[in-house]
Amino acid sequence: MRLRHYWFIVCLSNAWIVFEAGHSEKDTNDSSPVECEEGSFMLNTCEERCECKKGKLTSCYRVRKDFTKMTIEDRKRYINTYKLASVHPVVKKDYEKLIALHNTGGNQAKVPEAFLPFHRWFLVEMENVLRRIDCRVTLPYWDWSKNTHHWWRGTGDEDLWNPADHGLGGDGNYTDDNCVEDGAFSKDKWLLLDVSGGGCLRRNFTKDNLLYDIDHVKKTLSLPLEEFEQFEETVRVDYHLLPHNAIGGTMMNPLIAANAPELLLHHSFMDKLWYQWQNKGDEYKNVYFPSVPFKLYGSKYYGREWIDSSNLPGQVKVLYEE
Ligand SMILES: *[C@@H]1O[C@H](CO)[C@@H](O)[C@H](O)[C@H]1NC(C)=O
Ligand SMILES: *[C@@H]1O[C@H](CO)[C@@H](O)[C@H](O)[C@H]1NC(C)=O
Ligand SMILES: *[C@@H]1O[C@H](CO)[C@@H](O)[C@H](O)[C@H]1NC(C)=O
Ligand SMILES: [Cu+2]
Repeated sequence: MRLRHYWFIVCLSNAWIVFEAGHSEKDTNDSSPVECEEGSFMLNTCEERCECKKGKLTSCYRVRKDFTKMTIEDRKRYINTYKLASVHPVVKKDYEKLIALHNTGGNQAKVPEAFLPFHRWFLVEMENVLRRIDCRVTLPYWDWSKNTHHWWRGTGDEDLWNPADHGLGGDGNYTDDNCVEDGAFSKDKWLLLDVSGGGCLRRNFTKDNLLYDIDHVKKTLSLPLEEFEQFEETVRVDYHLLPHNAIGGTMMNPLIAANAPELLLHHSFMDKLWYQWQNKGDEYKNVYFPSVPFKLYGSKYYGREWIDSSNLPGQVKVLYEE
């Protein structure tokens, strides 16, 4: 029943968006007057969540969602947009640049001084690329802690690894060098970039329970301020590496992992954990990174510029939906 209720709401808001888009001028921007109730929240034409102030949509947030709770249509849109990025004449170069940068910078980005802010920056850059193709797209997250026992399952509509065009496909074929041969990223439909050595996307699932479940994550998030270093290390080392290794194949090779479509969903979840920790209070938000004196790898930014998800460079605002 709860599920049904949820879908109903989603359908309603989608219907509203279609209606709204249909009645807007093509070049309408979000500062044009709209009919909305002061202080209420509305989606703009890019499906950002905005607040209505004096008849204007302001403070618009990109909403990142749990992949397994998104509508089938939204999941297809994300996957199609992601696949387009690697062939799209306008964004292809920027997409490749980011993958290449992560391939070479992965190691530097794995240190405590950089891991969280570097990946927050990287995710926004990737999201920006996808949004130039379709501005309604945001990066979904994959909360594997909710499904540690059957994390590899792909048979349900809600499963990340579903072989239909609303999933990422499943395990690689052991007798074919671990190439993925089903779903949207099967080797006959999609290949890695040349900067990642080309060829098929590979996976070699280790079908063991993941060690860190919802309760473990809860405990980590409840660590006190003084234990930020413990929090950071748990996310960067334990939570981050486990799915990389359990998925295997492309995800397990740091020199090309950024080219695996699941990397963004996994790192989006890592970013969400930091976001949740930061939302415990201003001191949690600002701990540690303001004192780091060097720039993020391959970026013009310092880590401290990527601390506040509601005020990121480029006027980007991000929120994570449960
Ligand atoms: C957005 O709309 C407002 C009001 O119609 C207009 O004044 C403004 O110039 C527009 N901005 C852009 C970037 O088109
Ligand atoms: C796995 O690869 C082998 C060798 O290429 C092929 O014969 C077989 O059909 C593949 N299995 C699946 C399930 O696609
Ligand atoms: C897949 O991973 C297992 C360990 O989980 C390993 O024994 C096996 O050799 C790997 N297969 C390939 C083809 O890499
Ligand atoms: Cu990673």
